[in-house]
Amino acid sequence: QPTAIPQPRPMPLIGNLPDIDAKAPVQSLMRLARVHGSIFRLTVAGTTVTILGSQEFVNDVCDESRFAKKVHRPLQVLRDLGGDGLFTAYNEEPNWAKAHRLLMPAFGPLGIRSMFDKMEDIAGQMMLRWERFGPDATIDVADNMTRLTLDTIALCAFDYRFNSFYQDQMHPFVHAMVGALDEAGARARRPDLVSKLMLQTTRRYEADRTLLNRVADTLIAERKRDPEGKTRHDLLNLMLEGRDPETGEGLSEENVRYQMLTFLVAGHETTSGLLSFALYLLLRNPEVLQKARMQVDGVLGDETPRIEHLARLRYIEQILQESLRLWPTAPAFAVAPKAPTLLAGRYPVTPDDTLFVLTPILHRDPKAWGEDAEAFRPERFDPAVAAALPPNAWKPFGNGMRSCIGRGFALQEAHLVLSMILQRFDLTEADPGYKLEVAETLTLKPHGFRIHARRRSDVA
Ligand code: MNH
Repeated sequence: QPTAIPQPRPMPLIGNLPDIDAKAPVQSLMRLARVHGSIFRLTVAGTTVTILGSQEFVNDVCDESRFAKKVHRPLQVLRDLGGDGLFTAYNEEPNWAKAHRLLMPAFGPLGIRSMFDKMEDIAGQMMLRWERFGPDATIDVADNMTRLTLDTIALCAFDYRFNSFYQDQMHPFVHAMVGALDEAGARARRPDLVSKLMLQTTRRYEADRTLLNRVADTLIAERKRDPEGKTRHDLLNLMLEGRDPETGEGLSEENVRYQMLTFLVAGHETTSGLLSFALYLLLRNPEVLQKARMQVDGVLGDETPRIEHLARLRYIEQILQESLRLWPTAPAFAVAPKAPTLLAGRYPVTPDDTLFVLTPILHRDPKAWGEDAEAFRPERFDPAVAAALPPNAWKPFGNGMRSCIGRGFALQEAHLVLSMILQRFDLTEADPGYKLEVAETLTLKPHGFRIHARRRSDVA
């Protein structure tokens, strides 16, 4: 018995626009879900989207025989930067499958193990800075984590150093990237004609994109000139020299540039948000912090972390999983059915639909997570406990074929960095009255969260 998907009554011309705060769309949707339930439609700027936020509905659309990733409007605009790179490619674009096959091994367990020392190099720079500035310095968490993750992805992927911990101002690349992402987001909400008329804005957008492309092209050119270039084991070399095992073809230089911008964009804000939320949640849950530190002390003592340690720091990994549950930093992904079908056996949907999986809502579904779903409790991810979760209740990295290629990379980096921070520092909040403010760009982060870090040996 097909049922219509509920929709809050749209207003003439503007549809459901008043329900959505343009600066915080995800948090608006979280509020709307509390009123309208875990499936509802919204019409904004002439397009209708369906929001899904319960395990039952998400589980159904994770069936890859019937549903596939949808490159929805914001991703279409992002193609200005990412082109047919992995994140913004259409499912049927040949360069998606080609790059996926060529790059998968580098992001697999062996590939990311080989990046461990570079991750530790950058993490060490941040620790040293915190130590040198001392316990009275105020650390803006999201800012520090962004420097860290940007430097890490650039060093691991391209053997390039942004050296963000050695300057006050971030690299011009960062400003161009923030500017371009901002405008791409605005364009997704604006009619094309209006964007065309905004000459000043368009000029700045073009300038930002030119700078981004120039940085990528310079790195490619330098690598090609570098006599030792071919012996470097990084992603750039793989992309320039590697061949797709199936077709025997390499990637074009244009496609390599798209992948580079994609890794920089997809690979740093998300991980930096994860580390920032994890620190916030730890400071607000002292018993979890205490337990985490006991594990770190037991496993690491005062040794420098090595890759073998990470497997024994399970609770730290659970903290990251639980942080991604409450605040999944890439908070949505979109799918569409391949042919008309009934969602969850009752809601008719067609390939023209855009079905949004809103993970912050899914991850708070009480049917899947229990009545204490709002509580930060890493014990949920004890392997024995997590085994009892229903399928597809935790989707911070998307689904299936088009899920995150950088998952192992991000988790290894965050695991290492969080362990090192706990090993070395006592943390306190700098503004005791701080109330969580979640800033939204493409990703989520705790805005204005600041801490003090005191070296632990100083107290002992
Ligand atoms: Mn990542 C896809 C979340 C870290 C590179 N990533 C996705 C998707 C989600 C996601 C969700 C699916 C998007 C969609 O269906 O439209 N990613 C994350 C999170 C983190 C993250 C929460 C960190 C935490 N991602 C990284 C890192 C890299 C990266 C690090 C690169 C080094 N992600 C990608 C790429 C894709 C992707 C590339 C697209 C994969 C594909 O479609 O083939």
